[in-house]
Amino acid sequence: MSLTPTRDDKFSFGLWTIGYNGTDPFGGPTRAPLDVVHAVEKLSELGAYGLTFHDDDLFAFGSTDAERQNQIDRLKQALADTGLVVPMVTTNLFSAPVFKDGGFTSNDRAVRRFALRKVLRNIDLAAELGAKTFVMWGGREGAEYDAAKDVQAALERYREAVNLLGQYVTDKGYDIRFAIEPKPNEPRGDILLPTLGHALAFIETLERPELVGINPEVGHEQMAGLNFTAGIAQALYQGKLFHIDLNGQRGIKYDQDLVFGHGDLQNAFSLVDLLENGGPNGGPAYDGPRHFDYKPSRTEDESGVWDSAAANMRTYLLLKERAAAFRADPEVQEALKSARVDELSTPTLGEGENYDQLLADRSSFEDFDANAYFNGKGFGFVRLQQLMLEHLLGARG
Ligand SMILES: [Mn+2]
Repeated sequence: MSLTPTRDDKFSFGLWTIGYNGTDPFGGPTRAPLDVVHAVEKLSELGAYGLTFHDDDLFAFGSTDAERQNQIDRLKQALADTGLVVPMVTTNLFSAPVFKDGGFTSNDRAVRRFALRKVLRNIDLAAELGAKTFVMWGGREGAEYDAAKDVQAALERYREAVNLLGQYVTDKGYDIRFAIEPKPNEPRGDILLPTLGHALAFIETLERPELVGINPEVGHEQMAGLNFTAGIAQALYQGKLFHIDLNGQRGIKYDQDLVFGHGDLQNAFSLVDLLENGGPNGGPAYDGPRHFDYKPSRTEDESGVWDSAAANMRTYLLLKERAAAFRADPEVQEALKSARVDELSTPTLGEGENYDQLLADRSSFEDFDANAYFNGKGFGFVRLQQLMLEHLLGARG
């Protein structure tokens, strides 16, 4: 297995990630702006296959039509020159002051109408560039104060917006699906659809739920204290993992956007194992872009930016290699077996069995000695986890 990224690995980067100039709430930029053509050339050199962007990353908010077109043309030329693709596009409904109370769910109706127009225009651009996924991160869709936001009305406006966008791509015949990106907080005190579970439930209320999935981000779920791999497994199970944002986060704190693997490394291992192998019992795996949504730390210069971009891909490939070795290790196979991991795939009821038959099965209850059943015997989950850790550390195979 090669640790050199190729186009087949489907690694993609947001223009805002490598283009992050170091601005944070306490200080201004530490790096010069990054030109999109240079970004495409460098990503291509490093072995990435895709670039993604918000409208405002490519052409500044408030650009004239000519300025906007010029940047689009420059991007298109760079893509043609390198063979890089744009698998995903997203809209910035959070930076401009007009969106200070949100876009789709601002209390102000004129802002909501402007937000919809901005997104519709960007969907046309996404279709023009061949993007198949349109991400919606509603970072400003939320509130700091319970009295200031009618959350039920906000959800209804969110729903109205996504229904309209679904109607639009359907009428236009665009081959585009939407992916909602959850986040619990930051920049708003509380954001709507804070976790992937909230988003999955919301999607079921839409007019075209089949057009809408999720784009979970490692750090965002971990900011809510949740197990990212477990959430991704549910998204795959429900056929809703339309896109993914890989990065690193160390605990429940501000959104760190570290390099993938520079946070919870064991969870990153189980995530790559899941994405590549589809779970221990062969559930659905993920075949979409491996998209990095990280921020090169503001301490770094431009070479540090490219080092960190390469680090994301290398770490992913290292984890993929170690996950393959983990799965192939006979002792791991034996430990999985003895932990009964495979037995969970066996239906609890027999084929065609109904509750009458279950109720008639004395061995399942009347004659089942629950107190003596395990007879002190354990599952061996800790041994299994240690085997995983040793593969992760390169101590085995
Ligand atoms: Mn983030």
